[in-house]
Amino acid sequence: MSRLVLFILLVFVYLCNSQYPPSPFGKPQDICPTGNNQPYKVDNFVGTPFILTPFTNVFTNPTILNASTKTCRPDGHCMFAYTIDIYDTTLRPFDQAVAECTKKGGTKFLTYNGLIPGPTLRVAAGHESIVRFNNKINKLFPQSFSPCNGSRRGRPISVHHHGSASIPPYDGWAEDETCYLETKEYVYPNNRPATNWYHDHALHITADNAYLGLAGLHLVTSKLQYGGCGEPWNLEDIEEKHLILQDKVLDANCQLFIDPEKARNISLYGDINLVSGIPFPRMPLEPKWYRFRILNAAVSRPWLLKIFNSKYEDISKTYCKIIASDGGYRITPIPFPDTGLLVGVAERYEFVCDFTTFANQILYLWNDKNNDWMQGVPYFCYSHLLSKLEIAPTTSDSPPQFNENMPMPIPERTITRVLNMSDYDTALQMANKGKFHRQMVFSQSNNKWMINGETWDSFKIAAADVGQNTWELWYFQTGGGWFHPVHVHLVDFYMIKREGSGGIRSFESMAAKDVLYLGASNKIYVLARFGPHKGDYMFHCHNLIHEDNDMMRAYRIIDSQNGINAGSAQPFILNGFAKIVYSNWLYADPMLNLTAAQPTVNMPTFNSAYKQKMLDMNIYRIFYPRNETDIPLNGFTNPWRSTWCPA
Ligand SMILES: *[C@@H]1O[C@H](CO)[C@@H](O)[C@H](O)[C@H]1NC(C)=O
Ligand SMILES: *[C@@H]1O[C@H](CO)[C@@H](O)[C@H](O)[C@H]1NC(C)=O
Ligand SMILES: *[C@@H]1O[C@H](CO)[C@@H](O)[C@H](O)[C@H]1NC(C)=O
Ligand SMILES: *[C@@H]1O[C@H](CO)[C@@H](O)[C@H](O)[C@H]1NC(C)=O
Ligand SMILES: *[C@@H]1O[C@H](CO)[C@@H](O)[C@H](O)[C@H]1NC(C)=O
Ligand SMILES: *[C@@H]1O[C@H](CO)[C@@H](O)[C@H](O)[C@H]1NC(C)=O
Ligand SMILES: [Cu+2]
Repeated sequence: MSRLVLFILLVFVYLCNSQYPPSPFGKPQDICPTGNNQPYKVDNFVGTPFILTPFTNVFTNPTILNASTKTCRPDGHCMFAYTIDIYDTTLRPFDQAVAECTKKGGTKFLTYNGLIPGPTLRVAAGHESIVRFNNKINKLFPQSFSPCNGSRRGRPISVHHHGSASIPPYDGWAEDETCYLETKEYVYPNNRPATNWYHDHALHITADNAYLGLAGLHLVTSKLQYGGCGEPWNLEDIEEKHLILQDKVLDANCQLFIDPEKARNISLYGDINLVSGIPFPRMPLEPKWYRFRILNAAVSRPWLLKIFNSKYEDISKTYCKIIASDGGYRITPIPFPDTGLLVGVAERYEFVCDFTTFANQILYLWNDKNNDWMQGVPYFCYSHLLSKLEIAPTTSDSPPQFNENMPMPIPERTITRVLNMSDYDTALQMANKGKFHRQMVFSQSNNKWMINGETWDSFKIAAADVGQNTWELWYFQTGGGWFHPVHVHLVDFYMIKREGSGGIRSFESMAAKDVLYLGASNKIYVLARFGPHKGDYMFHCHNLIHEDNDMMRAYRIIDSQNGINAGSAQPFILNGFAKIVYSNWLYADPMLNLTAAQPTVNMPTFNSAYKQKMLDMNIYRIFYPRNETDIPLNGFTNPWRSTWCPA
């Protein structure tokens, strides 16, 4: 070994051990880059061949994209309009953290409006949004994929608004794709406040499209200042930080590297942690309360979050509270767990922290994940570092205080209106007896990922007779070795019971979820009220490599009124909700031609008359009835009706 290499090695042993909090796992010198710009590997996963310097960039929230227009009804319910161009471009987010990248020509990305992550859409709960996505990808990623390989051209995209109860044609069905020079318009209900996000969902290339940049936040907010009906717990003026967690790996040209393990259809992990597109950022904060919205938008990696002080003591369990999950606010906040907040791919959590007593201190947003109960997740040199929180000496005079004793002004927890405690208890009793309505087994065979032994490509629907507005208990299971973050589209659900991994975790319990962390050998009972929309929806593993290699299937919501499933093995659980008539059959088909992508030049002009027409169609009238007779209720109360305030 040359003296120079030895010197550099020693420098890096020093850096790993002292300048930054050391990894508590393994020997850092074994897994840090050697500094000779050679690739290195951890558990067979390839790392970036360059020296990384954490905490050089300053954190900022992703850019907010303001609506271009607002169109309102006389009763104050509005529709906000947006246009987003999807195109490929070169950006330089790594120059500071990866000095070698300054010598290269920039990193190629797929972007929404030229940004990674995509701009944040922020819509007040109770108001719709209409978004036109224009596919303009043609320079850096010119490859064609079916169905854009004939008269239609280019790299297909499909947009899923994750967390939204969208009707099927607007849900980002994997085969409902938009080709180059085409546009697809999506209409979203935003019927309850939550940290939603939007990301690509194109068939078999979702992992690449999302990894290369196609993901962003779509916040549905209750803040009065943005037209919501008011936040609970004095959150209105507590500063928000929007943290999108991702990991990337670079090749020798500073391009996003598609790891060979990905080519083996297993997983994709990186050694560069991005927080909202910024590698290992510093975050200047004040000694006051903050609200953190967390989204795991990685391809495969789960994170186990804690906040450490500079002595590596966990302060989060004392100073932070979890206030929301995938589907929005919890009923009551809970303490940050001692064992850390586990955030699997696609999960969202919100927590608040009181940094009032931390003036002048350094804190770390820390990934405490190790290799326990997971298959081959590589723990690179800096995998434990996410962000360095630099608390200033002082703050403005009287910053707002989180107050969990203040009531929730508007009951916006939709899930508690459609699944009450008696539903929950009934489901729990069933689970305790080992009973369920449907079973979904996640497994692997010959590098194909399957659900109940079938893949997406087998064109068999996994559950073809789910009754509109009825509830079902689904039993998810997987064998040893692999873990799967499972996403069921359309619904917010409750995780009722987990066998394995110590049961349901505090932050999963009684929380509205749309992703369940199916740990290795786990068996999980999930209670969902299906509906209110009819039609076909996907459910899948959200490890995007597993999803693309076909751990994805469909379920179909049918009319529960007319006994279509009389011969089904799963009789509907009929109750008053089944009497609510919401006939949206036209929109049951996710491939509906009426709403499919078309050449951009053929799109109707996006003017005020057009937007008024789309608002007047009121496709989400289940949430936004114009009057009491808009939806035939047959004497029942419409639990889906959303509250809105003038925006
Ligand atoms: C969006 O609107 C807000 C006011 O609500 C304004 O402060 C901000 O500058 C606008 N952003 C852009 C990019 O125009
Ligand atoms: C497009 O690709 C699909 C799938 O590979 C293939 O079946 C089809 O024939 C291709 N179409 C054209 C026009 O090349
Ligand atoms: C990965 O999946 C693709 C598509 O499903 C398949 O063509 C390929 O053979 C798989 N690779 C391996 C190594 O199994
Ligand atoms: C709970 O909701 C069900 C409908 O799923 C309804 O039949 C029942 O009366 C409700 N129970 C309570 C206690 O509100
Ligand atoms: C679908 O719509 C396109 C126009 O967007 C039209 O050319 C095509 O004929 C339609 N297909 C069907 C099956 O209706
Ligand atoms: C209720 O709204 C529907 C849809 O706009 C309309 O057709 C109907 O006339 C309204 N009924 C009343 C009583 O206003
Ligand atoms: Cu999986």
